Amino acid sequence: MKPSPLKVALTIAGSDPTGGAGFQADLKTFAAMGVYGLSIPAVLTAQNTRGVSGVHEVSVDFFTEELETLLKDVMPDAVKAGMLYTSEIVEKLSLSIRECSLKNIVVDPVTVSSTGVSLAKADTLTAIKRSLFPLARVITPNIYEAYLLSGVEVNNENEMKDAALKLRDLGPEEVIITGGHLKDKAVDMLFDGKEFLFLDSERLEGEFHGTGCAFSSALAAGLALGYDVKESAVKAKEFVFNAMKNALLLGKGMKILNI
Ligand code: PXL
Repeated sequence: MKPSPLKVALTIAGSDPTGGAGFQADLKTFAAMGVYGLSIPAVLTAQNTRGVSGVHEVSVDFFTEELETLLKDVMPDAVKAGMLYTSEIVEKLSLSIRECSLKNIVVDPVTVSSTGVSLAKADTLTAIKRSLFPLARVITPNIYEAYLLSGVEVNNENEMKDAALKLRDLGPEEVIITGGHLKDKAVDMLFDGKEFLFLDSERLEGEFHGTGCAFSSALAAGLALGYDVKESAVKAKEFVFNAMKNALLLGKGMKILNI
């Protein structure tokens, strides 16, 4: 039997039954980018396009079994960490990343849903900062998450830079702050420790569900394929923009990205 010619990316994230966000969106993104997708549900949500109605934890013991069983057998070329929900799961993931020397770690520090429901417990962000950021190739907070994690409120390009400087001090190789809305453009900013790179696109009207998940998983797919963070970010931004442009009205609530 020949080894797989495909590069492999692993998403460790929450379940979103709509497929607009969560590991379901990540798997579709990996497939669209030509990367084989593995997935470990870290937590379940009950939701539709109008919002999240409930969150159900996966026990840390079962999460450990999911992760260790998979990693005993298959080594991913990149890993995307999304909604992890509890600090115990964050700590277990951190341990496995170190034990298995996992590379190309993309950390999306998910905090709240588009409709304002909490997607992390009180101590989870602290654990992500302490235990996952130092292992990350790149972190992808949105401007609200960047504020929660750095204390810097982001309203303009200079504040985006200030927040990125503070976030990089927490240990990731590179920082991408997403979803800034500056001068009617949708602006993301990449900081690699030396330079600030602003990536902008036309701003599309409407409420979209799952942009953060699609961006971070497309980024992980790019890294799995061997592109650097900058190249992967440019590809990911284009991928999300196209998926937004062709977004679907599946239900009665937010638009779902067409991945
Ligand atoms: O978009 C953040 C997010 C991440 N992961 C899951 C979600 C959501 C938003 O609802 O449901 C599972």
